[in-house]
Amino acid sequence: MKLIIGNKNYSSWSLRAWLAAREGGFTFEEIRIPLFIPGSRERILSHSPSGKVPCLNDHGFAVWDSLAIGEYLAEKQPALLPTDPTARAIARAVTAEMHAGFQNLRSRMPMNVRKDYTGFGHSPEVDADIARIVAIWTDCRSRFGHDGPYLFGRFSLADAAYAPVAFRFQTYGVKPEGDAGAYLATLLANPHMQDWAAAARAETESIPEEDLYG
Ligand SMILES: N[C@@H](CCC(=O)N[C@@H](CS)C(=O)NCC(=O)O)C(=O)O
Repeated sequence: MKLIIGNKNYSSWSLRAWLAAREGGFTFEEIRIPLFIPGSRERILSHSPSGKVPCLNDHGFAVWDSLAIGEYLAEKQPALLPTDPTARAIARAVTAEMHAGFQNLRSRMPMNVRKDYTGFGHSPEVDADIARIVAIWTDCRSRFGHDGPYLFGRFSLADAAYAPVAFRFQTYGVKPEGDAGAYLATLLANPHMQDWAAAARAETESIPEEDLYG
């Protein structure tokens, strides 16, 4: 199995697939392609028909888009989704909401693991996205989180979906209180997240358009 990803500092979609693969216990070769430098597009297209990362290559075929990759991994490793049908449906709903939404947060607070942009990026629209995420985290933890520290107890695709938000909250100094704050600490303490962060800090490339605040 090969997982094609972008820069660990910046590529939030890559982190989602990579973390799901790590948490699912898969053995995979990681192919990291630094984004937006000469040759990157051609290199990505040689693996990924969409021209985007992440892309998973397994048994000679490609699965692209982080949502599809997560579902593919969960078919092989069902523990990546909750077993209870209601919890599983809500896990998919909050994952889809992340995948399709939160445009204000994404554009004003892009993932940038290396930087400290405390206080930057806020607007009424960004703060509304943050409030919705905190509400999702609080609701999932209280309704479904009894068997562990993650949104649905044990780690699931929903946690992979929100993992980049944890790095964003760290970078931009967003500090939720209560259960949402405890969940943020859980994500940031996850050993695979720490591996990813260490690798992001060791990267030498930078994408000026993503370093929004200097
Ligand atoms: N919906 C896609 C989004 C993938 C995406 O936008 N990837 C970015 C990096 S995070 C990318 O490949 N950018 C390179 C490019 O657009 O040339 C997913 O969930 O995988």
